[in-house]
Amino acid sequence: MKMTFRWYGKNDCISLQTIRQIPGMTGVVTAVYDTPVGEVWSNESILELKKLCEENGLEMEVIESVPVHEDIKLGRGDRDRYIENYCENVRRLGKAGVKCICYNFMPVFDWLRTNLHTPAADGSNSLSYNHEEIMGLDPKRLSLPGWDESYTAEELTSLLEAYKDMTHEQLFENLVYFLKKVIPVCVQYGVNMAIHPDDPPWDVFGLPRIISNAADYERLFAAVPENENGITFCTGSLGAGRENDLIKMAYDYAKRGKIHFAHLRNIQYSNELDFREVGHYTACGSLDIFGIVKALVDGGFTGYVRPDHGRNIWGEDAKPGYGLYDRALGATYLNGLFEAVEKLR
Ligand SMILES: [Mn+2]
Repeated sequence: MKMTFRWYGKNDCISLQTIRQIPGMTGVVTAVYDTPVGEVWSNESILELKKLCEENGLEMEVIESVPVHEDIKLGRGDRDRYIENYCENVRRLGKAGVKCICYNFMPVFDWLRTNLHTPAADGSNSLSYNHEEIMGLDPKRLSLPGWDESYTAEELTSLLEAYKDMTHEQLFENLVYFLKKVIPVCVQYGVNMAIHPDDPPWDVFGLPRIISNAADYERLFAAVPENENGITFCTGSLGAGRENDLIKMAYDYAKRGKIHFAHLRNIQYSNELDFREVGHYTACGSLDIFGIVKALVDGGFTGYVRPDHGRNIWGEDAKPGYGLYDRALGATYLNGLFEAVEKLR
Protein backbone atom coordinates (compact mmCIF):
# COMPACT_ATOMS: atom_id res chain seq x y z
CA MET A 1 0.00 0.00 0.00
CA LYS A 2 1.20 3.49 -0.78
CA MET A 3 -0.42 6.38 1.09
CA THR A 4 -1.07 9.48 -1.02
CA PHE A 5 -2.82 12.82 -0.70
CA ARG A 6 -4.83 14.73 -3.28
CA TRP A 7 -3.18 17.99 -4.29
CA TYR A 8 -4.80 20.54 -6.61
CA GLY A 9 -1.56 21.91 -7.98
CA LYS A 10 0.06 25.26 -7.36
CA ASN A 11 -3.26 26.95 -6.60
CA ASP A 12 -4.03 24.52 -3.77
CA CYS A 13 -3.85 26.38 -0.47
CA ILE A 14 -2.19 23.27 1.00
CA SER A 15 1.47 23.20 0.01
CA LEU A 16 3.60 20.21 -0.88
CA GLN A 17 5.86 21.14 2.05
CA THR A 18 2.87 20.69 4.31
CA ILE A 19 1.75 17.42 2.73
CA ARG A 20 5.18 15.83 3.07
CA GLN A 21 5.03 16.35 6.84
CA ILE A 22 2.04 14.02 7.19
CA PRO A 23 3.53 10.74 8.46
CA GLY A 24 3.83 8.01 5.83
CA MET A 25 2.95 10.17 2.83
CA THR A 26 4.67 8.78 -0.27
CA GLY A 27 3.18 10.97 -2.96
CA VAL A 28 0.41 13.16 -4.23
CA VAL A 29 -2.53 12.56 -6.50
CA THR A 30 -2.85 15.48 -8.87
CA ALA A 31 -3.65 16.59 -12.42
CA VAL A 32 -2.98 19.25 -15.03
CA TYR A 33 -5.80 21.72 -14.44
CA ASP A 34 -5.24 24.35 -17.12
CA THR A 35 -6.07 22.29 -20.22
CA PRO A 36 -9.68 21.95 -21.48
CA VAL A 37 -11.30 18.53 -21.07
CA GLY A 38 -10.54 16.34 -24.08
CA GLU A 39 -7.30 18.04 -25.09
CA VAL A 40 -3.72 16.78 -24.78
CA TRP A 41 -1.74 17.88 -21.72
CA SER A 42 1.57 19.54 -22.55
CA ASN A 43 4.72 17.67 -21.60
CA GLU A 44 5.94 20.87 -19.95
CA SER A 45 2.93 20.97 -17.60
CA ILE A 46 3.26 17.29 -16.73
CA LEU A 47 6.99 17.48 -16.09
CA GLU A 48 6.70 20.71 -14.10
CA LEU A 49 4.18 19.06 -11.76
CA LYS A 50 6.41 16.05 -11.38
CA LYS A 51 9.43 18.23 -10.65
CA LEU A 52 7.54 20.18 -7.96
CA CYS A 53 6.50 16.91 -6.31
CA GLU A 54 9.97 15.44 -6.41
CA GLU A 55 11.59 18.59 -5.04
CA ASN A 56 9.37 18.03 -2.03
CA GLY A 57 10.17 14.36 -1.64
CA LEU A 58 6.82 13.23 -3.03
CA GLU A 59 6.03 10.91 -5.93
CA MET A 60 3.55 11.66 -8.70
CA GLU A 61 2.41 8.17 -9.64
CA VAL A 62 -1.36 8.71 -9.55
CA ILE A 63 -3.34 11.17 -11.65
CA GLU A 64 -6.88 12.13 -10.61
CA SER A 65 -8.18 12.65 -13.01
CA VAL A 66 -7.82 12.64 -16.74
CA PRO A 67 -11.45 13.57 -17.42
CA VAL A 68 -13.36 11.84 -20.20
CA HIS A 69 -14.96 14.20 -22.74
CA GLU A 70 -18.76 14.05 -22.85
CA ASP A 71 -18.62 13.21 -26.58
CA ILE A 72 -16.92 9.91 -25.66
CA LYS A 73 -19.64 9.11 -23.14
CA LEU A 74 -22.29 10.10 -25.66
CA GLY A 75 -20.64 8.06 -28.45
CA ARG A 76 -20.70 11.06 -30.76
CA GLY A 77 -19.04 11.13 -34.18
CA ASP A 78 -15.91 12.91 -33.02
CA ARG A 79 -15.22 10.58 -30.11
CA ASP A 80 -12.26 8.94 -31.87
CA ARG A 81 -10.38 12.24 -31.87
CA TYR A 82 -10.98 12.65 -28.13
CA ILE A 83 -10.03 9.03 -27.45
CA GLU A 84 -6.79 9.49 -29.38
CA ASN A 85 -6.08 12.58 -27.26
CA TYR A 86 -6.76 10.47 -24.18
CA CYS A 87 -4.33 7.81 -25.41
CA GLU A 88 -1.71 10.48 -25.97
CA ASN A 89 -2.19 11.66 -22.39
CA VAL A 90 -1.69 8.08 -21.20
CA ARG A 91 1.55 7.84 -23.20
CA ARG A 92 2.88 11.14 -21.88
CA LEU A 93 1.92 10.35 -18.29
CA GLY A 94 3.34 6.84 -18.53
CA LYS A 95 6.64 8.24 -19.78
CA ALA A 96 6.63 10.65 -16.82
CA GLY A 97 6.37 7.75 -14.38
CA VAL A 98 2.62 7.78 -13.71
CA LYS A 99 1.29 4.32 -12.83
CA CYS A 100 -2.40 4.91 -12.25
CA ILE A 101 -5.10 7.12 -13.76
CA CYS A 102 -8.37 7.67 -11.90
CA TYR A 103 -11.31 8.65 -14.11
CA ASN A 104 -15.07 8.35 -14.12
CA PHE A 105 -17.78 7.75 -16.69
CA MET A 106 -20.68 9.59 -15.08
CA PRO A 107 -22.72 11.68 -17.52
CA VAL A 108 -22.61 15.46 -16.94
CA PHE A 109 -22.29 15.48 -13.15
CA ASP A 110 -19.83 13.51 -11.09
CA TRP A 111 -20.29 13.72 -7.33
CA LEU A 112 -23.55 15.26 -6.12
CA ARG A 113 -24.21 16.78 -2.72
CA THR A 114 -26.93 19.11 -1.51
CA ASN A 115 -25.00 20.81 1.28
CA LEU A 116 -21.27 21.43 1.57
CA HIS A 117 -21.37 22.70 5.15
CA THR A 118 -23.73 20.50 7.15
CA PRO A 119 -22.99 21.26 10.79
CA ALA A 120 -22.27 18.45 13.24
CA ALA A 121 -22.77 18.53 17.01
CA ASP A 122 -19.02 18.87 17.60
CA GLY A 123 -18.87 22.14 15.65
CA SER A 124 -17.32 20.67 12.50
CA ASN A 125 -19.10 20.69 9.15
CA SER A 126 -19.06 18.44 6.11
CA LEU A 127 -20.76 17.52 2.85
CA SER A 128 -24.14 15.83 2.83
CA TYR A 129 -26.73 14.43 0.44
CA ASN A 130 -30.49 14.73 0.67
CA HIS A 131 -32.40 12.83 -2.00
CA GLU A 132 -35.65 14.71 -1.67
CA GLU A 133 -33.84 17.97 -2.21
CA ILE A 134 -32.18 16.56 -5.33
CA MET A 135 -35.50 15.32 -6.68
CA GLY A 136 -36.99 18.77 -6.20
CA LEU A 137 -34.35 20.43 -8.38
CA ASP A 138 -34.63 21.26 -12.04
CA PRO A 139 -31.29 20.07 -13.43
CA LYS A 140 -31.48 22.73 -16.14
CA ARG A 141 -31.64 25.47 -13.54
CA LEU A 142 -29.20 23.97 -11.19
CA SER A 143 -27.63 25.91 -8.40
CA LEU A 144 -26.06 22.98 -6.67
CA PRO A 145 -23.08 23.49 -4.41
CA GLY A 146 -19.84 22.74 -6.19
CA TRP A 147 -21.44 22.82 -9.62
CA ASP A 148 -22.51 26.40 -10.16
CA GLU A 149 -19.67 27.34 -12.50
CA SER A 150 -19.23 24.05 -14.35
CA TYR A 151 -21.54 24.79 -17.27
CA THR A 152 -23.55 27.71 -18.57
CA ALA A 153 -27.34 27.18 -18.47
CA GLU A 154 -27.37 26.71 -22.26
CA GLU A 155 -24.56 24.15 -22.22
CA LEU A 156 -26.27 22.22 -19.47
CA THR A 157 -29.61 22.21 -21.28
CA SER A 158 -28.12 20.93 -24.52
CA LEU A 159 -26.04 18.28 -22.73
CA LEU A 160 -29.05 16.98 -20.83
CA GLU A 161 -30.99 16.96 -24.09
CA ALA A 162 -28.23 14.88 -25.71
CA TYR A 163 -28.48 12.27 -22.93
CA LYS A 164 -32.28 12.18 -23.01
CA ASP A 165 -32.67 8.76 -24.63
CA MET A 166 -29.37 7.24 -23.51
CA THR A 167 -29.83 3.84 -21.89
CA HIS A 168 -27.52 2.15 -19.39
CA GLU A 169 -26.57 -0.35 -22.10
CA GLN A 170 -25.59 2.36 -24.57
CA LEU A 171 -23.53 4.20 -22.00
CA PHE A 172 -21.81 0.94 -21.05
CA GLU A 173 -21.09 0.19 -24.72
CA ASN A 174 -19.51 3.62 -25.04
CA LEU A 175 -17.33 2.90 -22.00
CA VAL A 176 -16.20 -0.40 -23.51
CA TYR A 177 -15.50 1.26 -26.86
CA PHE A 178 -13.32 3.80 -25.02
CA LEU A 179 -11.47 1.19 -22.94
CA LYS A 180 -10.80 -1.12 -25.90
CA LYS A 181 -8.76 1.71 -27.43
CA VAL A 182 -7.16 3.05 -24.26
CA ILE A 183 -6.20 -0.17 -22.45
CA PRO A 184 -3.72 -1.40 -25.11
CA VAL A 185 -1.85 1.89 -24.68
CA CYS A 186 -1.94 1.41 -20.90
CA VAL A 187 -0.47 -2.09 -21.31
CA GLN A 188 2.33 -0.68 -23.42
CA TYR A 189 3.14 2.18 -21.05
CA GLY A 190 2.63 0.46 -17.70
CA VAL A 191 -0.35 2.54 -16.63
CA ASN A 192 -3.44 1.25 -14.82
CA MET A 193 -6.89 2.71 -15.43
CA ALA A 194 -8.97 2.99 -12.25
CA ILE A 195 -12.60 3.91 -12.82
CA HIS A 196 -14.24 5.80 -9.97
CA PRO A 197 -17.70 4.58 -8.92
CA ASP A 198 -20.83 6.68 -9.29
CA ASP A 199 -21.39 9.07 -6.41
CA PRO A 200 -24.02 8.48 -5.20
CA PRO A 201 -24.38 5.03 -6.82
CA TRP A 202 -27.76 5.47 -8.46
CA ASP A 203 -29.25 7.39 -11.41
CA VAL A 204 -29.80 11.08 -10.78
CA PHE A 205 -31.89 13.45 -12.93
CA GLY A 206 -32.71 10.54 -15.23
CA LEU A 207 -29.06 10.22 -16.29
CA PRO A 208 -27.87 6.61 -16.46
CA ARG A 209 -25.09 5.49 -14.14
CA ILE A 210 -23.23 2.25 -14.76
CA ILE A 211 -20.53 1.80 -12.07
CA SER A 212 -22.61 1.48 -8.93
CA ASN A 213 -22.51 -2.11 -7.65
CA ALA A 214 -21.01 -5.59 -7.92
CA ALA A 215 -23.03 -6.52 -11.02
CA ASP A 216 -21.72 -3.43 -12.81
CA TYR A 217 -18.14 -4.38 -11.92
CA GLU A 218 -18.55 -7.94 -13.18
CA ARG A 219 -19.86 -6.64 -16.48
CA LEU A 220 -16.96 -4.18 -16.72
CA PHE A 221 -14.28 -6.80 -15.93
CA ALA A 222 -15.80 -9.31 -18.36
CA ALA A 223 -15.98 -6.82 -21.23
CA VAL A 224 -12.34 -5.68 -20.91
CA PRO A 225 -10.47 -8.36 -18.95
CA GLU A 226 -6.95 -6.89 -18.93
CA ASN A 227 -5.49 -6.19 -15.48
CA GLU A 228 -4.98 -2.57 -16.51
CA ASN A 229 -8.76 -2.17 -16.57
CA GLY A 230 -9.34 -1.75 -12.85
CA ILE A 231 -11.10 0.39 -10.32
CA THR A 232 -10.84 3.13 -7.75
CA PHE A 233 -12.48 1.55 -4.73
CA CYS A 234 -14.19 4.58 -3.18
CA THR A 235 -15.86 3.53 0.06
CA GLY A 236 -17.84 6.74 0.49
CA SER A 237 -19.35 6.53 -2.98
CA LEU A 238 -20.07 2.80 -3.04
CA GLY A 239 -21.05 2.84 0.61
CA ALA A 240 -23.94 5.21 -0.06
CA GLY A 241 -25.54 2.20 -1.78
CA ARG A 242 -26.86 0.27 1.21
CA GLU A 243 -26.86 -2.97 -0.79
CA ASN A 244 -23.13 -2.86 -1.48
CA ASP A 245 -21.16 -5.25 0.74
CA LEU A 246 -17.94 -3.26 0.90
CA ILE A 247 -15.95 -5.84 2.83
CA LYS A 248 -16.77 -8.58 0.35
CA MET A 249 -16.11 -6.30 -2.61
CA ALA A 250 -12.79 -5.07 -1.16
CA TYR A 251 -11.54 -8.61 -0.60
CA ASP A 252 -12.82 -10.00 -3.86
CA TYR A 253 -11.52 -7.24 -6.14
CA ALA A 254 -8.20 -6.93 -4.31
CA LYS A 255 -7.72 -10.69 -4.71
CA ARG A 256 -8.35 -10.36 -8.44
CA GLY A 257 -5.85 -7.47 -8.73
CA LYS A 258 -8.59 -5.07 -9.80
CA ILE A 259 -8.20 -2.36 -7.16
CA HIS A 260 -5.48 -0.01 -8.33
CA PHE A 261 -6.49 2.87 -6.09
CA ALA A 262 -8.56 3.15 -2.91
CA HIS A 263 -10.39 6.23 -1.64
CA LEU A 264 -11.12 5.54 1.99
CA ARG A 265 -13.64 7.57 3.99
CA ASN A 266 -16.69 7.10 6.16
CA ILE A 267 -20.28 8.30 5.85
CA GLN A 268 -23.20 8.31 8.27
CA TYR A 269 -26.60 7.18 6.96
CA SER A 270 -29.52 9.34 8.01
CA ASN A 271 -32.22 7.19 6.32
CA GLU A 272 -32.63 4.96 3.27
CA LEU A 273 -30.85 7.28 0.82
CA ASP A 274 -29.47 10.29 2.67
CA PHE A 275 -26.05 10.55 4.26
CA ARG A 276 -23.45 12.96 5.53
CA GLU A 277 -19.69 12.68 5.48
CA VAL A 278 -17.98 12.07 8.82
CA GLY A 279 -14.51 11.43 10.25
CA HIS A 280 -12.66 8.39 8.88
CA TYR A 281 -12.75 6.39 12.13
CA THR A 282 -15.19 3.43 12.00
CA ALA A 283 -17.07 4.58 15.10
CA CYS A 284 -17.83 7.94 13.48
CA GLY A 285 -20.08 6.54 10.76
CA SER A 286 -21.94 3.67 9.13
CA LEU A 287 -19.04 1.98 7.30
CA ASP A 288 -16.66 -0.54 8.86
CA ILE A 289 -13.37 1.06 7.84
CA PHE A 290 -11.37 -1.47 9.86
CA GLY A 291 -13.17 -4.34 8.12
CA ILE A 292 -12.56 -2.78 4.73
CA VAL A 293 -8.83 -2.26 5.37
CA LYS A 294 -8.53 -5.82 6.66
CA ALA A 295 -10.32 -7.14 3.57
CA LEU A 296 -7.97 -5.17 1.31
CA VAL A 297 -4.90 -6.51 3.10
CA ASP A 298 -6.26 -10.07 3.18
CA GLY A 299 -6.95 -9.81 -0.54
CA GLY A 300 -3.32 -8.86 -1.19
CA PHE A 301 -4.00 -5.22 -2.12
CA THR A 302 -0.83 -3.39 -3.22
CA GLY A 303 -2.25 -0.24 -4.78
CA TYR A 304 -2.45 3.40 -3.82
CA VAL A 305 -4.61 4.74 -1.00
CA ARG A 306 -5.71 8.23 -0.18
CA PRO A 307 -7.87 9.57 2.59
CA ASP A 308 -10.97 10.86 0.84
CA HIS A 309 -13.10 13.87 1.75
CA GLY A 310 -12.49 15.35 5.15
CA ARG A 311 -14.66 17.58 7.31
CA ASN A 312 -13.89 21.20 8.06
CA ILE A 313 -12.43 21.15 11.55
CA TRP A 314 -10.36 23.41 13.80
CA GLY A 315 -11.66 26.53 12.09
CA GLU A 316 -10.49 25.54 8.64
CA ASP A 317 -12.61 26.72 5.72
CA ALA A 318 -11.24 24.63 2.90
CA LYS A 319 -12.23 23.54 -0.59
CA PRO A 320 -15.22 21.30 0.24
CA GLY A 321 -13.91 17.90 1.31
CA TYR A 322 -10.31 18.83 0.69
CA GLY A 323 -9.01 20.59 3.77
CA LEU A 324 -5.76 19.65 5.44
CA TYR A 325 -6.59 18.69 9.01
CA ASP A 326 -9.25 16.03 8.73
CA ARG A 327 -7.63 14.36 5.76
CA ALA A 328 -4.29 14.30 7.59
CA LEU A 329 -6.05 12.72 10.57
CA GLY A 330 -7.65 10.26 8.16
CA ALA A 331 -4.29 9.34 6.62
CA THR A 332 -2.81 8.76 10.05
CA TYR A 333 -5.73 6.61 11.15
CA LEU A 334 -5.58 4.59 7.93
CA ASN A 335 -1.81 4.13 8.24
CA GLY A 336 -2.37 2.79 11.74
CA LEU A 337 -5.01 0.36 10.55
CA PHE A 338 -2.84 -0.91 7.71
CA GLU A 339 0.16 -1.32 10.01
CA ALA A 340 -1.82 -3.23 12.61
CA VAL A 341 -3.62 -5.47 10.16
CA GLU A 342 -0.45 -6.24 8.23
CA LYS A 343 1.59 -7.02 11.35
CA LEU A 344 -1.11 -9.19 12.90
CA ARG A 345 -1.51 -11.37 9.83
MN1 LIG B 1 -13.79 9.04 -4.17
